[in-house]
Formats: sequence, structure tokens, C-alpha cells
Amino acid sequence: MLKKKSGYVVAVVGATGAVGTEMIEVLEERKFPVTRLVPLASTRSAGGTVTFGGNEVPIEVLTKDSFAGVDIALFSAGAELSREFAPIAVKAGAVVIDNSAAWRMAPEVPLVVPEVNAHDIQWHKGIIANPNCSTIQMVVALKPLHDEARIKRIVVTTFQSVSGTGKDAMDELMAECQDLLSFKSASPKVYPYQIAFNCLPHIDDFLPSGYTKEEMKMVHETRKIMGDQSIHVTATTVRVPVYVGHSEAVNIETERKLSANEARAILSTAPGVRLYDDPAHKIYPMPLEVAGKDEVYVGRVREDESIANGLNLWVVADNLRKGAALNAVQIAEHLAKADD
Ligand code: 25A
Ligand code: L14
Repeated sequence: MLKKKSGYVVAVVGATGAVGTEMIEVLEERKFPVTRLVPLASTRSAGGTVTFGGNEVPIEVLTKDSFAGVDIALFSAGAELSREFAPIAVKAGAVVIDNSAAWRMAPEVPLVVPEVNAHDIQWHKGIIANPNCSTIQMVVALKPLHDEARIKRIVVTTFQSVSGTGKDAMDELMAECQDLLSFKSASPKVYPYQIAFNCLPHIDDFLPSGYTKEEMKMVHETRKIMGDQSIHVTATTVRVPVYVGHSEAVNIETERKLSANEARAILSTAPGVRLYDDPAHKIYPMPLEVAGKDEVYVGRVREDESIANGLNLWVVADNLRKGAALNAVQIAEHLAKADD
């Protein structure tokens, strides 16, 4: 449990990564009460610093002893590290907010998107999991519609940016563009094929069923966050040559009929949602515009004319912010508030 304090010692594991960097920025931006920041990374980053509150803070190498005196530990260095070090951090007295897939489906670990299920934070036993980026933005948009009309089935196709994979993937997209535009061939390392000027229907590993792990995360995590095992979800996840911002084409079937206007009215006041839907004036969300924003943008709200109670939506969010760092810091804010 987090003890009430006027400020907290906050560790960021993976502080130099795409998400870790954003976590430090969001902590500062939202004026989270940090008395001491502990940036942790691998030996590759040792000797460097991160800037926080106008100070250069030295990066420390992650070890079993890194968590002495730490109140909150934000993890974003991959599932393997989280599996090993999150229990160590908890033993040392920290509350862990973990951004990897390691703990999300563990029954004793709450999986939280504050706009949807902040109430689940209270039963944590030391670890709170941050959901998959694609799932977070989808449930922020769908929860208010589910509350009104009960969603029976979701069919989603994602268009995911390379920043989801991390810094190396962002560098790879840039290098491939430069090579191709100078008439050299691309040499992919992070992805199995060239991502520049291409789409890869392959995110995370394939399972024997033919689905990818990323697709199945959207199925299982959506049900856990919404607290409703009866929702049917099917997903196709696609990598696209975009730096930041995931987009999703979402089709839902509801128990009660919702007109597009009703859905728009609900979404226009929903927490964390920005309705951005005026096709007559070419107003619809795009990743280039949404990158850097906190809200989940929703546009292209239409009735699905092929079924009785169906809707189509286009959902875009900054995967590094709401999809990862911002959601984690929002959870920390709830923790700090809860012990008032
Ligand atoms: O398993 P998962 O859950 O699927 O997650 C896999 C990866 O996804 C990212 C994150 O990558 C993670 O490693 N990630 C996780 N959750 C995410 C989410 N929700 C998510 N991305 C989006 N949404 P990342 O590249 O963003 O961040 C990596 C960070 O982890 C640190 N790290 C890695 N191994 C570590 C470790 N820290 C401690 N101990 C370890 N053993 C990593 O630090 C980074 O902070 P670093 O010091 O290794 O990297 C610092 C700089 O070095 C560069 N670099 C990376 N690899 C190499 C390299 N340089 C040379 N050679 C390399 N092989 C990096 O560019 C970085 O700038
Ligand atoms: O959080 O886009 O489970 O490659 C792992 C894969 C985040 C996105 C997670 C990607 C994801 C990531």
C-alpha cells in the first residue's frame, strides 16, 4: 500500500526508452509530487543523465538493490525484466505500475485504465498493470457506449505506429526511408520485413491459432478492464509506417440500438475522449495530429447498415502517452489520492 506523503520517491525502469522518456516528461508536466526521481536502465545507459525539474539526474543501472526507499516504480523495459524485478521492488516496499505484458492477466493484479475501472486500483497487492496501448485507447472510447447500450461484439483492426516497439524501431523506419530515397535497399533488423512504405499484418509473436499475441491481448484485456467476460472481441493488428499514434477501425454490435447521433452525444462528454467528427469539413482524427495529445480522439462515427444494432468508429491516440506513460502516471495519481 502507498503511505500518505507530501511527495514520493519515483523510480522509472527503462528510463531511456521510448516510453520511459515519456513517463519522465509526463511526471514533470502533470506536477506529480516527486521528491526524488530514480532513473534506471541497463549498463548501456549508465553514466548518462535525464533532465527532470531543471536538474540533470544520473541514470543508475537496474539491480536488485535499486528500490530501497522507492515509493512508486514505473516499469517499461519489457516483460522479462518486469517478471524478474517487479516482485523485488514490491518486497522493497514500492508499488509497481508495470507497462509490460508480464502481469496483466494475473488474477491478483488489477489491469487499469482510470477512465474505465479506477475502482480496481484499490485491491492491488503491490503490482498494478498498465494495459496494452491498443486496448487502452479502444476501451476509453467504448466504455461509455457499453454503459448505455451494452456491447455484445467488437471487431477491430489496428494501424499501429513503430514507436510501440521502441526507439530501435523508430530509428529503423528513419534509416529505411533514407536508404530507399537514396536508391539503396532497406535492411530491416527490428521487423521481419521493410516497414517503410509498407504494412505488416504481424505484431508480437504468432500463436498456433494463427492470431498474434497482440491480437489476443486486445481480446483478453478488454474483458478484464471492462469487467465483462461476455463481450466477444476479434482483432487484426497491423504495423504501419507511422512514428507515433495508433489508429483503429472499430465495429461494435450493441444490445440496444444506438444511433450515430446518440453515440456522438455520449462520446462528446465522455472522460478522456475528444469527439472529432465533422466529415463535411474534413474533420477526422489522424495520428500526425493526435501525437502529443492526451485524449483519445474519435471520429467517423457511423451506423453499420449491415446489422440491426451496429456502429463503426475511427479511434486514434498517442500510444506513448495515453497508451503507456500517461495512463501509468494517471494510475499513480489515483494511488496518491486514494490514501488521502
Ligand atoms: O516485452 P514487452 O512488454 O512486449 O516490451 C518490449 C519493449 O517494448 C517497449 C520497451 O522498449 C520494451 O523494452 N515497451 C514496453 N511497453 C511498452 C508500451 N506499452 C513499450 N513500448 C510501447 N508501449 P523501449 O526501446 O522503448 O525501451 C527499452 C528501455 O528498456 C531498457 N532496458 C532494456 N534492457 C534492460 C533495460 N534496462 C535495464 N536493464 C536491462 N537489461 C532500455 O535501456 C530502455 O530504457 P538501455 O540502456 O538498454 O537503452 C538505452 C539506449 O540504448 C539504445 N539501445 C537499445 N538497444 C541497443 C542500444 N544501443 C546499442 N545496442 C543495442 N542493442 C536505445 O536506443 C536507448 O536509447
Ligand atoms: O504493451 O507495438 O504489450 O510492438 C508490445 C508490442 C506494446 C506495443 C504491449 C509494439 C505491446 C508493442
